Amino acid sequence: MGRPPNEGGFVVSKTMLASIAIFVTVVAVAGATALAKGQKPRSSPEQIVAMQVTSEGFVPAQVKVKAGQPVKLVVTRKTEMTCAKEIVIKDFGINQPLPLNQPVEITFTPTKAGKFRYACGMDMITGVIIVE
Ligand SMILES: [Cu+2]
Repeated sequence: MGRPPNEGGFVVSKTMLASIAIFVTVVAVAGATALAKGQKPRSSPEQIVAMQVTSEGFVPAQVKVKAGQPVKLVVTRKTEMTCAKEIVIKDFGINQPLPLNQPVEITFTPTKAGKFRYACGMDMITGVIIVE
C-alpha cells in the first residue's frame, strides 16, 4: 500500500485548518457578543434634564444633550415674577404651558447637532439647547 508519506501530513494540516476555523468562529461570536453588550447602553438612553423657571429666568439657560437620543425636559416654574409661564421650543414644535410649582415633562428627540433656542411665549426670556 504505497501511501505517499505526505498524505499523512495532508490529513494533519486539514485537522489544523478545522481547528483554526473553529477558533476563528469562536472569536467572531465572542466579538459579536461584546459588540452587542457595548450597544446595550445606547438602547435606553433617555437624557433627563431638570429645569426651573425662577426670577433669573430659565435655569439652566444652557443645556447640552446628544443627538439621536430622546430628551426629557422636566420643567418646574417656581415663580410668578417672570412672564415665562410657558416654554416654547420652536425647532421641535413645542409650546408647553408651565403651571406654577408643577413639574412638566417635555419629551423630544433631537436628530441633528446644533443650537436650539427655548423661550417664553414672547421670546424675551431665553435659553439654548446645545445638541452634540
Ligand atoms: Cu416673556
